[in-house]
Amino acid sequence: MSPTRRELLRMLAAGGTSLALPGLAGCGGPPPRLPNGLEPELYLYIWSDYLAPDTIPGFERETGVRVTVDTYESNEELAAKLLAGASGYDLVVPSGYIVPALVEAGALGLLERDRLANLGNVAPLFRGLPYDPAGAHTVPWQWGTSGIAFRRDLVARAPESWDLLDDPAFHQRVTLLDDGREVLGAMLKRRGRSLNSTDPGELAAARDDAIAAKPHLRAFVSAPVKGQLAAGDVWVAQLWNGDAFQARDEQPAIAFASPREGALLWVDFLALATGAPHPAAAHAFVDYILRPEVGAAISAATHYGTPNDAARRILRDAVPFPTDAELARLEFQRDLGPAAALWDRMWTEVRSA
Ligand code: SPD
Repeated sequence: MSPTRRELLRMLAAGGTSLALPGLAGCGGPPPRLPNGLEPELYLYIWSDYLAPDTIPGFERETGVRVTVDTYESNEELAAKLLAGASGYDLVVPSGYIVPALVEAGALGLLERDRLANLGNVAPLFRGLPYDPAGAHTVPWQWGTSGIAFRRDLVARAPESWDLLDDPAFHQRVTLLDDGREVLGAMLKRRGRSLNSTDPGELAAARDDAIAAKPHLRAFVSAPVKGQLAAGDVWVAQLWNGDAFQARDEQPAIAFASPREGALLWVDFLALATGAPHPAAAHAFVDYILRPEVGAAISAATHYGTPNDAARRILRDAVPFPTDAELARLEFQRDLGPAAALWDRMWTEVRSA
């Protein structure tokens, strides 16, 4: 279950403002260094399927740093791990909307921007975003949209609207993301509301719509739905664009549609965890992913948009930055502030109904 902002703060307060890290427990003195001045290890906690095959091996070959990668499927899973303390992670990849809550809770450390020679590669569109306007804690990792993945060969017509949830043709063959911001956001858009609404009445209606859809759903599931789409067990799935295109690499009949009610636009960020045990290696990794060829390889593998202008220029099939017309149809996910608690309650009610 996702922690509310109040709970995040309370959990952190209970543990103090610096997280207790297992790698440091009981050891006196600074961690050992490689001849290049970097610590020999780095711990990265990131969404699944979000790296190119050579991203980590390339960094390890070049620096001698051994990288451990653990994966998660939601921002809530990440927040729970960070705020329980003793995470031991150096770098994490939260979505923009949760960055302010993590910063407020003291879970993200300050990046030393003068150690990041490649920062200038970040496209202007992705600088100064409201989640972390000065880029004090984060650099943008990838951006994307949320919409509808489907099997062209198994459905009679392409689903274009969240009204698909009422269509008996899709019953038990449709899934929604296991993510309250995504599901309630889609239900809000379906009613012509903002996917960042904090209006209790609008949220209650979105909750009721999601509960009404539940008997027709196969599951609430996130990244693992790619395999179910490829296998043909699921025909229609709420999914992120890049993950849908990754699934298409395996099964060419998989397509992706942006719902006509409007869709969610999001940016995920690479961020330094508070008390990162290997800060020099972490900064070296951040600067490494900001290189054009490294950023381009990540987007080529994940099929998400790169926020890196230099990377975009060398990509053969770069996801184009959204045009003004597209931006008008898309809505950025925003920090909900104190209303996060209400969203959390609504989502809990959907899951337990
Ligand atoms: N496989 C990587 C998926 C990343 C999705 N992050 C965005 C979530 C926005 N709610």
